[in-house]
Parts: sequence; C-alpha cells; structure tokens
Amino acid sequence: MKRQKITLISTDGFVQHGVRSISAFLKSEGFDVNVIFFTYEKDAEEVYNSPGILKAIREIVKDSVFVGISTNMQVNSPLAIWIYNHIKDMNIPVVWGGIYPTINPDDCIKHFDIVCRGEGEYVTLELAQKLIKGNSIDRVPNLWVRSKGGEVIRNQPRELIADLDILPLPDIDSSTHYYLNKEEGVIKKIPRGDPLMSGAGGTYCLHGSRGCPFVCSYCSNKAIDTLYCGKFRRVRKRNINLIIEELKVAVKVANPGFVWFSDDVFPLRSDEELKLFCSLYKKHINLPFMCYVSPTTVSETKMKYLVDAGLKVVEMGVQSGSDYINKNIYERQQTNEDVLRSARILSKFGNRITVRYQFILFNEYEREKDIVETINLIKRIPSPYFMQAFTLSLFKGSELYNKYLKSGHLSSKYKMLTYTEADLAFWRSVGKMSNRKHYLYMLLWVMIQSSRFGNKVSGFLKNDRLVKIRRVPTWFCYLSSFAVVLIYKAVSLKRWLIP
Ligand code: B12
Ligand code: SF4
Repeated sequence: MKRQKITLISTDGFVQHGVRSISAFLKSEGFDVNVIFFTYEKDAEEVYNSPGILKAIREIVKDSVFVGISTNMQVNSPLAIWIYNHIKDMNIPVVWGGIYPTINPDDCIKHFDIVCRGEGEYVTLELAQKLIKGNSIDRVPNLWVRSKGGEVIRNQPRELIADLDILPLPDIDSSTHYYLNKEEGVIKKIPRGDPLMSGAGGTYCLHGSRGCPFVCSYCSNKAIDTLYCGKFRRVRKRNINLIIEELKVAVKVANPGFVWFSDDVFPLRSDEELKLFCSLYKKHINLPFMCYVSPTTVSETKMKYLVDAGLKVVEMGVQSGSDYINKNIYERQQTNEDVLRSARILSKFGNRITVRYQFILFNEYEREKDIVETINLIKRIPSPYFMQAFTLSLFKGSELYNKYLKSGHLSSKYKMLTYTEADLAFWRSVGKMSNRKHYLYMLLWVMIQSSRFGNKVSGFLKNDRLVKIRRVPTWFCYLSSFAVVLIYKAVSLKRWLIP
C-alpha cells in the first residue's frame, strides 16, 4: 500500500522537540513525514515572501493528508498565520499546534479551522487515520474544530502520555527535512547532518522530560497544568538508557561537540538515577554539556556527579531578590535562602563550570524596596558567576498576562516583544519613572551586566553607599542609562567577552 504523506512545519527554528517527536511517531506508524523548519525573523512575512519560497512550500505540502504547523513562541504566531494563508486554498486540512495554540486557542481558532491543545503524537495519528478514511474529525480529543456549520467544537484534552519511553527517538533524519535558504530565496533539503547540531556550533539539544513541578505565573507550564487539571506538573522523565541511545544516534549522525539538556529543571532525578546517568554519559558520550537548575534542586552530591560527567555551564533562574515578588507575583516556590544555599554549592565548582544566574527586571508590581532587595541578594551571591537580566515578557495565555490585563497594567494592544525591543522598551519606560526607582533599576542592571567582566565591576558596585543614594538628578539618570546601553551593546558585540 502506498505510504501517505504528512507535512509538519516549525515556525520556531530547528530545535523544536515537539515537531521532531510527532514526526518520529508518525513515521513509526507508517507515514512519510516531511518537516520544514522556519526561523524567527522580525519581518518574517516580508523575508519569506518570495515566489521561490512560496512555490517550494506548496510543492512539499502537495498531496499531504494534513499539514501541521507548530508554534511554541508567541513572537512566531504571525508567521504561522502567514504560512496558513498561503496554503489554505490547497484544500488540505491544516492544524495549528504547539504551546502557543495550547494556551491561546481562542485567538488561534479565529485564523485556523483546526487547533490542537496539548500533546500532539496521538492526536495527529487519529487525525490522519480519520482523514484517510473520510471520517469526521469533529470529536477528536485535543482538537478545536470549526465544523461545517461554522461553530467551534471544543474537545477536551486526552490523557497525557504516561510513559514517554513508548515514543520513538526524535526525528533527526535530515533526508526528509527542509529549511529556508533566505539568501537564495528558496527552500532547500538539508544537505548533510542537521543544522540543529552542525550550524549552531555543534550543539545537540535534548529534552529528557515533560512537565515541571513548579508553576510560575509567567510561564506557559502553569497554563498547561491548568488545562490538564494539575497533572502536567507531575514530571514525566524519559528512561536514561533511551536518552543515552538518542545521544549515540546524534553523535553518529552529526558529531556534535556539545550537549544542551533543555529540560525545564534537570536535576529532578534522584541521586541514584543521576549517578547512573552520569556514569553512562561519561562512558558512552563524554561531551561537555549544559543544563538548567532551580534554587531548590541543587545539591552538592548531584552537582558532583554532573560536573564529573562533563557539566560545563549551568543556568539558574533567580528572577528576583524579593521574596514578596517571587512568592506573590511570580508564584515561585523559593526563598532567597534557597538561592544562596544553591549558590554556595555552585561556587564550590566555580573553577570547573560557568554559572549563570538569571533575573527578570522591570515588573510593574515591583516596589523600590523589592529592587533594593534584589541588589542586596546579588551582593551576597558568592563568586564566580555570570548574570543575565531579562525584561519581563508577558506571554498571552499565562496567568501573569491575565493579571496584568485585569489590573489595567497592560493595554489591549500589548504586543509580544523580541529581546532587543524589550530592552529598548525597558530603557524608554525607565526614563518615565520616578528618579529613585529609575536609578535603582539602572544600578541593578549595571551590576548584572558587569558580571560579564568576571565580577570585577560588580565587586566595585557592592557598595552600600550606592544603594542608599536617595536623590539623583534626572539628567544624570538619562545620561547614564544611555551610556549603559551603549557600553552594553558594544560589549555584547565582542564575543570574546561573553561566556
Ligand atoms: C526547549 C525550549 C527552547 C529551546 C528550543 C526552542 C524551540 N524551538 O522549541 C531554545 C533554548 C532554543 C528556546 C529558546 C527560546 N524560548 Co524556549 N522553551 C523551550 C522549552 C523549555 C521546552 C519546549 C519543548 O521542547 N518541550 C518539549 C516538547 C516535547 O513539547 P512541546 O514543544 O510542547 O510539543 C508538544 C505539544 O506542544 C504539541 N505540539 C507541538 N507542535 C505541534 C504541532 C502540531 C501540528 C500539533 C498537532 C501538536 C504540536 O505536541 C508536542 C509533542 O507532544 C519551553 C518550555 C516548556 N517546558 O515547554 C520554552 C518556551 C517554548 N520558550 C519560550 C521562549 C519565550 C523562548 C525564547 C523566545 C526566549 C528568548 N526570549 O530568547 C527563545 C526563542 C527561540 C526562537 N528562536 O524561537 C516560551 C514561549 C512562550 C510564548 N508563548 O512565547 C516557553 C513556552 C517557555 C515559557 N517561558 O513559558 N526555547
Ligand atoms: S521553574 Fe521554570 S519551567 Fe518551571 S514553571 Fe517555573 S519558569 Fe516554568
């Protein structure tokens, strides 16, 4: 029997674990699956709007049972709509899935006729089977479907996949993958290896679990957990032997030089499990790697295993030094004491690993007091470390977004910003603040950015007198914020100064 074709399109670049998992699953069920990877562009519609690209997309999509468009990032949602608008006349069902449609189905169904909420493996299989048999898809769990009569049928989500190990390894077979060559204005088959690994400096990104035990108000996980009635926070971990298996395949296919574990919180496994994983990893893979940790999951034993196995970079979200903000606004289950306890442990490995602490700045609910507390926390974090500051991004569908909307802190025209836009907006808004808050933000920003200089400058800034300054002339604030942005941008350009 002729194998049926399905096309998946990622609007979020090459990593996209979800698409790779769905693709591998559908292949294992006997389908031919093509994947097209788009990458983020500020003006995607313009960049991709070339006759060569449009023709090539239609050529790949032609004769598919259905097309699945995958979008996790809100910033890429206009691209998904643009793609859909260029293929919808082809009379092929198109389903929009991923984190963005999962937490914003009402918005998405305005543009698409089929939207998927939640995990995509079994729903796409059922969708394909029903479409091939000519059966109705109106009642497929996870799907929101616009029926022939025009009304939207909102089906409940199906059960989460309890055992992730029944899924095949993610699809990294580049012979069925396409990407956009913007310079030439065409879609090309990936020639050799996989840009996920070869293009991005030889890094292979692996996701070893689904879900997160924490439910921070600004994160998509909280909204997804609500959809699944509290079951998403029960983290489902993949078997460590299968993770090693995946890495062995990746090493064979693309020979990466670095591994990036993108699990929301990596050290959630027990000490014994982590010990076993680390010994297998060292024996079979032995590549430097990075992972994410949280303030309550770091222990000396776990760190020792990980560092011995090749851990080189570790990132930890601190977000704020104010327990009030972390608890009441971000709903993070951590205290400053947890942060400092973890930081002391991480600093013991400081000569072998790079530690990056991440902070969220510029939250409307933050009071002067909260900013000072963050400055004071930073002063207590032991060296060596690097810090990163992010301006608060409110993802549509997240609890914090809804809170901002209800409280009137957010205009209905709120637009998701890219990092650069968010940075600029931050500095513009800082200019409108009261002097003292403005100055404190600036001080905090400088402290965080200066950690790029190996703490020398932030050491200088660890001076109480700076925090105690009460009145600063406005002209000083403007001038110094301008100088900070300039210095920061200049330093960012010098890659050798960045870890
Ligand atoms: C890994 C990861 C990354 C990786 C890879 C990104 C990528 N392309 O997916 C990296 C590190 C590169 C990354 C970067 C960023 N990320 Co990120 N990232 C994640 C993370 C931790 C895991 C995603 C993942 O792979 N999950 C595992 C897979 C198996 O699940 P899944 O993707 O949800 O897929 C399932 C379903 O959604 C569904 N599905 C998916 N696609 C489709 C398609 C169809 C047709 C169907 C039917 C179903 C379906 O089925 C899949 C399998 O069951 C998530 C948080 C999270 N825990 O999910 C954030 C997350 C996706 N990232 C986020 C953000 C903001 C970013 C950045 C913009 C950060 C920044 N400011 O730089 C960048 C942007 C990158 C870019 N250029 O687009 C946000 C997006 C929020 C939003 N609404 O915009 C998230 C949700 C985290 C959060 N804060 O809430 N990220
Ligand atoms: S710990 Fe990280 S991944 Fe987990 S809910 Fe909070 S922000 Fe999201």
